[in-house]
Amino acid sequence: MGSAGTETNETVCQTTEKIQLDAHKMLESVRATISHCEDVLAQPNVESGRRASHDLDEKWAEFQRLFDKMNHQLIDSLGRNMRSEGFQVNTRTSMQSIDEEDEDGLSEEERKAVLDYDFSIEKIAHLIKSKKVTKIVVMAGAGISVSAGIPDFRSAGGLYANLHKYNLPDLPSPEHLFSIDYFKENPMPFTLRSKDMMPGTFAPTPTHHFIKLLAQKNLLHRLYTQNIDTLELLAGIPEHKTVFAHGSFADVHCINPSCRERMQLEKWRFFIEKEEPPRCEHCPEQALVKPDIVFFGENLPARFAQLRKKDLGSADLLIILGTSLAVSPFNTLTELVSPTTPRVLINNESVGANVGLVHDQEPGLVNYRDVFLRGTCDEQVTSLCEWLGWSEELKDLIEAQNSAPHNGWTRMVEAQARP
Ligand code: CNA
Repeated sequence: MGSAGTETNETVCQTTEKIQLDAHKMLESVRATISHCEDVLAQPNVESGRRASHDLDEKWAEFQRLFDKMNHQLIDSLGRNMRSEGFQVNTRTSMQSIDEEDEDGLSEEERKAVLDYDFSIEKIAHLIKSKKVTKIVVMAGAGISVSAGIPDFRSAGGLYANLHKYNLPDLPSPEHLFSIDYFKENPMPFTLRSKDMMPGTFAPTPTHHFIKLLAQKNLLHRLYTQNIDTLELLAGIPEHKTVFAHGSFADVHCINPSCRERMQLEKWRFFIEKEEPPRCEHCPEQALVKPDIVFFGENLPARFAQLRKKDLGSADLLIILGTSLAVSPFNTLTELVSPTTPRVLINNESVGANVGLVHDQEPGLVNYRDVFLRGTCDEQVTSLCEWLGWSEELKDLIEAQNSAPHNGWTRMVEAQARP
């Protein structure tokens, strides 16, 4: 992403925050109106009034859902329409016919050669088994860690829908939990959330072990993860094969740019457990200390910018796991692969139309390379391993983890102490 890309990223983040703050003001005003309506309508003995109030509640919930969706779409389109490095525009729809789709310059034979219009899990297993693909890039999101007990953001059971458990009436919107400006003003919400997401206290899932298996078989070209939970490290996926696109909880630093002193994980945890935002003891400002995760308003790690074009450009298979593909610029990685590279999405729900994924499966329509395997990541990768004949190896990795002492936290502390 060079310096132009970094500026773009900053601009997008600032715009994003502004939209969120504006949106918050709007929500506040609607909320006040509804509260007033409820007061009026919920008079004793006026049953119809109560029903009306209930209807209003439902409409409100629907409005919030739609608003969130619109907000994310707006953010995506902002990022992708900036047309600078890394932000590419893709306006394809599944209704376009192949004849119109000549921007990738592929002939009909070339399209057919990609998957032969076979969008099945067997076909993907066959490509891997027959060594037709050997450079697999994996894009991962919060969905791969849900079975470890870490909620994602945007599902019904996810963090955004369940923030009430933290009792944060002052939090303007769920996104503010991870906004750097908001954190500087009010670090308490993030402190409380960190307590529930202590690195090393969760164990990797079968999906993490599947990714490790790809690495062991020399098939993992690179893993790009949005996750910050460090489960990739605990699963033993090689660090040099991983890009932590949104940073991680593995290390902790002072946020003052002229200090940036590291805090030992043990000490940081001590404060978090007391529900006290940790402050730096080294800098004169006693600035806040936070894990090296990328907040809204912060730049992505340089490694993401350095590697993504080459990695994605040379990938011969892209596997996308457990992500809503709602966050830019991470989601634009899908657009960096060659037009002849198959893209497999494994997710609970169909996502990615915003970044050009198409899931129609009719020959003659635009899709010739996107496979959608609906279901949980663990189910689908287990099934893929069956087709590949890797079930025993996957089982061995899972069993090895289950029989090892649960020492994730100690491993994180030791890793941080390494020079
Ligand atoms: P998201 O926007 O919450 O989307 C998760 C996606 O995964 C949704 O489409 C779900 O339907 C799907 N999903 C949930 N569970 C499963 C499952 N078991 N199997 C298959 N699909 C499932 O999360 P994203 O990762 O897309 O958003 C990026 C954010 C989330 C990043 O900035 C992360 O830092 C952040 N996040 C990370 C963690 C973590 O580190 N474990 C947890 C929560 C949020």
